[in-house]
Amino acid sequence: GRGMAEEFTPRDIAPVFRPNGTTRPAGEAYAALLRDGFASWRLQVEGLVERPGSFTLAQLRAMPSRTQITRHDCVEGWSCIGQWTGVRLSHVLRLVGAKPQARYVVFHCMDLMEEGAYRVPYYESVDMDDAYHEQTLLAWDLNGRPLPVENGAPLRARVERQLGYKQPKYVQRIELVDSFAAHGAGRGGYWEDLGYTWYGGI
Ligand SMILES: Nc1nc2c(c(=O)[nH]1)N[C@H]1C(S)=C(S)[C@@H](COP(=O)(O)O)O[C@H]1N2
Ligand SMILES: [Mo]
Repeated sequence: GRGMAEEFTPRDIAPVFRPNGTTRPAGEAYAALLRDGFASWRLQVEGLVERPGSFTLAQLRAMPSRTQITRHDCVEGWSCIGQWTGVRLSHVLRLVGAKPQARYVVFHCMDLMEEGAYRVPYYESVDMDDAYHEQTLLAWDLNGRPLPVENGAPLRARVERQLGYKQPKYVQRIELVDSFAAHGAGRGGYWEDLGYTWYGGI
């Protein structure tokens, strides 16, 4: 459906947006990106698209943007209100030309999660209804400032009708697919693979 998530006023913004999950991707690759202010970072957009794209942060920031004040609800039982600014995912999907067979958008993140002896990348996915939703953003600012490292710098998705784990941070690659069965354990996201529901409705 097209229903909108509730939006709030500047008065409602939490002084600190509580971080959760990864708060800084480990490893030299991310450290190097951080040192150069993400100048060498690129967002790759590929898969079931007519024109695969690679965008710098400056190119994304030059795109038409939306600013929204929303409440983030983590499944662990806390909430936080923040103001997000970014480009609508729908805008980027039109730039690359999503093919009609595309059924899901998969977000690939830069952080690895510890799974016993293994380390697996954080990933998430949404259907095209959420992908084209007015409030679904690729966000680069939180509360009017560049996204802090703890909250997903340089770019994170906002999918406002769903729970916190559906808000991937440190996004570096977006892939359009007709099935997510081949990713991770096949359930559409890092936490889904561990048992959370794929549609994390609030
Ligand atoms: N890449 C990545 N994205 C992630 C996570 C993570 O660990 N890594 N944690 C998720 C969870 S469970 C929540 S509640 C939110 C936390 O976002 P925040 O750190 O901005 O509060 O990010 C989500 N997206
Ligand atoms: Mo969460």
